[in-house]
Amino acid sequence: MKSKPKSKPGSESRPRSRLPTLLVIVASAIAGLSFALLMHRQDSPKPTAEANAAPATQADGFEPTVPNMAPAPGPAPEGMVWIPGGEFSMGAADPLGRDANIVGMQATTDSRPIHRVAVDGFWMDATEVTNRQFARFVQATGHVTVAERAPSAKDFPDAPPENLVAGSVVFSPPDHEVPLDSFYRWWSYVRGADWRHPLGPDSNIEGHQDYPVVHIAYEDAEAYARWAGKRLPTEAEWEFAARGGLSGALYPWGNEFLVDGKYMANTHQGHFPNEDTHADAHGGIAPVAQFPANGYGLYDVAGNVWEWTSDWYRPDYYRDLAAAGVARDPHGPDSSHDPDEPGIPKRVHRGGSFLCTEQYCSRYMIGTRGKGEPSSGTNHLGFRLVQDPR
Ligand SMILES: [Ca+2]
Ligand SMILES: [Ca+2]
Repeated sequence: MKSKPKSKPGSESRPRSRLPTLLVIVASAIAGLSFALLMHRQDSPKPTAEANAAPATQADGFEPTVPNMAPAPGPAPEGMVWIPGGEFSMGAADPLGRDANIVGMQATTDSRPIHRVAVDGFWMDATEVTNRQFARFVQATGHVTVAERAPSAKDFPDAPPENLVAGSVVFSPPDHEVPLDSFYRWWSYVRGADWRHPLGPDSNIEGHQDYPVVHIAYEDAEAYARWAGKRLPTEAEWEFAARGGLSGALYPWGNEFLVDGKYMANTHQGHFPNEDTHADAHGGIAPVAQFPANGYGLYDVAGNVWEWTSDWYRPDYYRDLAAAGVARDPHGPDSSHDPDEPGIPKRVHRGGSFLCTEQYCSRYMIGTRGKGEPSSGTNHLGFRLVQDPR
């Protein structure tokens, strides 16, 4: 049974769901929809020589993190770690000492101003939810993900029937350098792509049980959470946890991208999008927990796959919170608004992915934000969950 696109606060009546993705493979008669919502789009990047310079700190505007002192309320649920909560400075400043045109930071005005936030303690999955875990959920519930369902003619009356096919969006890099002005050059809507077939119908997850599950729409993550007795983190919870007790650091581990010459997260090296040099030992997606955990024991909060949070996206939300002094357990704005694509509701994504690079997307920098339309999954988007203490 297919669910209708939900009526979202702030959305307009036009249903959109995964339809934008269909534009990628078909010369569709459907007008007015775009693909940008899938791509955490940046402004046109302008690579500079400074792009590889050691990043400065982003301490400007940050105050120390003050964690709650109460100990964990009991033994950790399987696969989870205790996040103490507390008061912290949230957001991402302009990196001091770096050129204003440094790619990836220029489009982060939505993560300012830096503001004080307080969150309560909670349990959090130490890793991104894996294929093994998601398979258990599907086996127990029979859940069929959004990517496995064909969009219905009822929801998309203008779509030619041949376009209403189940599938999802897959990174499909060109074999040569391309201008970075359009993500259509490296993303494709692939029929039959879903969590069991991450790259399309001829692919599978055999031997990939410990990889993050991907092609997950927001409602898929919510369904898994209901089954598991957990919930998606708020954006504030996610960032508090990802910072691992540090304040104002560029990355979950500190301010230097490499530590003793070693990579600390699965990101993209080489010329984007056509060349991935695997310098961090992982071309494309990696099994979870291949890099050191942060100060709270969380793996891959930076990179590997993007992660859903429960907040609606608005670029001006932090401004509103800052005006309130210390924001207590913020749950996001009541409605979504993205000036890049007005009328398309979006939830906040966090952490960047194996495709993030300083040439194009540097959202592994910990205070920065991503966004995505709730019914749209890709092969670099997953999730992890939290649980309130009982
Ligand atoms: Ca990599
Ligand atoms: Ca991640």
